[in-house]
Amino acid sequence: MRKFLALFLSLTLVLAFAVPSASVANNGEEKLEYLVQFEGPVQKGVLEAFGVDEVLHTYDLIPVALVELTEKQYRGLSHHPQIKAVDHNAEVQALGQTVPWGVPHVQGTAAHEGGHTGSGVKVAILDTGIDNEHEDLAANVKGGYSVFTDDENSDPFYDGNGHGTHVAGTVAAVDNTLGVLGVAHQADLYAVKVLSNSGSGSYAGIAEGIEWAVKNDMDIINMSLGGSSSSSVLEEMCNAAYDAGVLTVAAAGNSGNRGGKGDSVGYPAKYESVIAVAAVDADNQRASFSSTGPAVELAAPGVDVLSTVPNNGYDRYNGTSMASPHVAGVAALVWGAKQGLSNEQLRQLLRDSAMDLGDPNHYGYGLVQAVDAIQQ
Ligand SMILES: [Ca+2]
Ligand SMILES: [Ca+2]
Repeated sequence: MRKFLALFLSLTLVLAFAVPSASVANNGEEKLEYLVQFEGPVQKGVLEAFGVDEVLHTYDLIPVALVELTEKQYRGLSHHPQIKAVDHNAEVQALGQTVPWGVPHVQGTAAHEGGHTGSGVKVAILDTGIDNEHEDLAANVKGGYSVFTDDENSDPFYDGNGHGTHVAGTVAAVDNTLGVLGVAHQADLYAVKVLSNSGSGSYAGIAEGIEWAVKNDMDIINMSLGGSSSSSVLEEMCNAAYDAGVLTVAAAGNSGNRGGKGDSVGYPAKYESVIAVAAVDADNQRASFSSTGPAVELAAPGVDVLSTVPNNGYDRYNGTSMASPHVAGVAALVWGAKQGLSNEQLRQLLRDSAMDLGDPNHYGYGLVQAVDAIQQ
């Protein structure tokens, strides 16, 4: 059992805070931190003349000193001819919510502006689990199940890997003032742990996870996983889910080559009842790792995808694993907007409204598009 995991991990998003410190001078006056900018080089003598003996920091590239000042010292230095400016070292707020590039790329942002959020649509994430205490996921994680019975893997809300939490964030990270934003930011997430913390699983386990999703009335199943060999049991279970009205989306696989030749789509994506999703970059070029072949059905962002990872973290992953949840998220947006559609009708609509990107063995019907599907 091979997992389609991130090929290249890159930069971690750092949410930095700089909190100003305030202290009290000997005479009881409150002191605040200021950045004192000199006209020429920093002159400690000037600061000392105003009773400022301690410099907290100086910079190499600009003549600036970080110091603590009373209100009186601040006013005095502000008017000194050799000082250009004195700025309060203001608190830097959290960087706020970053919208990952893939969200507007699939018309998620425009769909949100139209009031579409995936609210009420249930998406099962068959993966390594979801950290349901993550600050940017907690509100949307509504349930879960693990196919494992061992202590380490029996909790669907413990994601010792990070893969499932990342996939979940692309589908439905919360719209708030922090972290990232999911494609369908009010969809309900269900953590179905079919991959262990080491990222491996079995066809039997995946089949059990699909069955759980069907029995628990999931609308959409996302499977950012796969293997190179087929399993009749897995195929039957995927077909049963489709017959039960569930839309099933899976990563096409990361077995592509630079030339884009050959048939390398993995299972379960390759089954007729499952939508196989290929990965593109921000220029709509196929990621070189993205599997190719006639089974590719849709394309979605899968390069440098920023999303949630356990312990309130954020990270950028690459893979068709990251592309699949973009399609699951768009499907949630469209289904939320057009609740009367069957899964077959929704699938056909996603195909018909996709942006044609060329070679169907690389991109299928093309780049998934939320608004075009909603308006069609
Ligand atoms: Ca957020
Ligand atoms: Ca398929």
